Amino acid sequence: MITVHHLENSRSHRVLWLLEELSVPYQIKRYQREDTLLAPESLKKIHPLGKSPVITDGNRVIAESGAILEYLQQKYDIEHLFAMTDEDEQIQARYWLHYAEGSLMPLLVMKLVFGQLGKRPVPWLLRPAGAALSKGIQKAWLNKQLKLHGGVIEQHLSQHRYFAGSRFSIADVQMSFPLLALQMRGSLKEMPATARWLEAMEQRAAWQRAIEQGGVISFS
Ligand SMILES: N[C@@H](CCC(=O)N[C@@H](CS)C(=O)NCC(=O)O)C(=O)O
Repeated sequence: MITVHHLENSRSHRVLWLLEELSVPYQIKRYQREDTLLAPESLKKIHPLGKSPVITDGNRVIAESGAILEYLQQKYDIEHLFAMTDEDEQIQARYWLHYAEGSLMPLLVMKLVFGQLGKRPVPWLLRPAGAALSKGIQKAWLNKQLKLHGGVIEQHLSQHRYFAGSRFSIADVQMSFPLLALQMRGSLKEMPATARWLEAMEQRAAWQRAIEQGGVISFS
């Protein structure tokens, strides 16, 4: 039986969602974030990085959401529901699968970190400098990068129903988390095709079952 070591409000939703899409039985072990928002130390007993998601399947411990999604598809998509038959769609799916964590999430994490530079636990004397530095970097670089990336995603989804193209794939599952984060930042107001895609994903029965199992995702 697969165990999903599920941290509340986390990328772990991707894993629950795919398991629900595949109708694979699983159990959930739940972890609450610390006050610092970090995962509890107990998650390090499962995998030394102590990040979520991580699953155990028999003796196997598998971490890193993209790797977990690929593993689940390879091993449990017996009916080939999400296999890509078209080579171009396969290439697209692979691109977005890697892009989500390799390119987009680092920008969103930077946004989160820069947003903290003017606040506790930065010593109060340094907070004005921290806030000014953060504002400067965001204005000069980070916000432009996020706009550029948002434009590329929006362009893609205005031409394709799914990230792979015409078929739902694990790339949609992987891209859902950063796009939820962008939605919660208000960025999807300028990305109507992306907003429509996210709405369609949220309407999938498997998405809703994953939310019932893992809880609502909120970034506030
Ligand atoms: N690239 C990793 C990122 C894992 C990650 O940073 N997960 C966050 C939750 S969304 C986490 O565990 N945060 C708590 C912590 O860093 O202690 C993946 O996609 O699995």
